[in-house]
Amino acid sequence: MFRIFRKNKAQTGQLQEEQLRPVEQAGEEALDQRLEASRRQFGQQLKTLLASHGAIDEDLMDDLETALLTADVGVAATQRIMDALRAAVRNGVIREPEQVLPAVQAELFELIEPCEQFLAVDASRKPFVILMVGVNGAGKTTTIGKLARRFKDDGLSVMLAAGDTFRAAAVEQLQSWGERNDVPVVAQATGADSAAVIFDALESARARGVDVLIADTAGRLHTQANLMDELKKIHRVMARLDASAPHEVMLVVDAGNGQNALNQARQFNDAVPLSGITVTKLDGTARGGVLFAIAEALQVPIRFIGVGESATNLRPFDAGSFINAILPIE
Ligand SMILES: Nc1nc2c(ncn2[C@@H]2O[C@H](COP(=O)(O)OP(=O)(O)O)[C@@H](O)[C@H]2O)c(=O)[nH]1
Ligand SMILES: [Mg+2]
Repeated sequence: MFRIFRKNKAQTGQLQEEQLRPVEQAGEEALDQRLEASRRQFGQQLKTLLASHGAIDEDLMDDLETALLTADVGVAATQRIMDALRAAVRNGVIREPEQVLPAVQAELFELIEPCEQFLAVDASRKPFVILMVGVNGAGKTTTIGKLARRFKDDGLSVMLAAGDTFRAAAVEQLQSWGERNDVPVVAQATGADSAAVIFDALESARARGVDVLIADTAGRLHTQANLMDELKKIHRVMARLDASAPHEVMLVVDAGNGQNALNQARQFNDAVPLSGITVTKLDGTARGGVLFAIAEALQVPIRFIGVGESATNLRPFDAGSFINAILPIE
């Protein structure tokens, strides 16, 4: 049984055990396996560390701090967690090393729980437009394919716009996802104007009454100004047809980039206000802790996590399941 420890705000400083979800979701075990590398880096390392200390002292606190930083939790989030833990030790709420792990879990949960906001497709927007942004290789096109599958399974009609016109392979890759999921893809030749492709797609999606349009973009991040110009142009062009579009600007970052993923998230968020983030490749990296760093720095909803290359390996981000997967407490 998974349990999560949550701080009860009414009783300042008290840590209370609380059952997170009455029913384990299907596939929860699988998530566990998918995040194994991060669990080893995170959970196992923390447990080993705490077991090696007989008492709570500065030594233990320093080691814990280092472990969090090593696990890519980032400086700011680590600071916040350590401040809370030190306060709990001072107040006598934490007395034994065994109490530290549940307290860390509670702090991590508090940090990312506000980012758990599922993406809801607003049916009054037809199409509901999702603009995908992120650097090359982050997993944008793959995530679009997975999203297309998910929306179709939910009974929504989907169209894709091949807005990454920079590389021929990008268009082909999107088209092959479209074929596999029986979803139309609007594309032009390589080198075409990205905003024009997206405009065409929006026009066509409106004419056909499509529910969701997902637009791919090129992942160039030469300069901030460059990126800003391109995204502004896409906004401007879309606004001619629908002033409210895009309805979601989703950043895709590769967790394996660690602190660099955090930097990308910051840069993109400065260039264009993000409404959601998807963190990919959590299956192949021990750097899952970067989610906490991103949550602390941006406070933008984390919509999905990518845990594999196939269509079904995209999970809505669930803070409790994520923490239980990387830092389980028996
Ligand atoms: N293991 C794993 N690989 C992924 C995931 N998401 C994307 N990839 C792989 O990452 C590579 C780059 O993805 P792509 O979608 O082309 O990135 P883009 O340049 O941002 O469009 C591809 O080989 C994908 O199969 C994921 O969640 N897990
Ligand atoms: Mg791509």
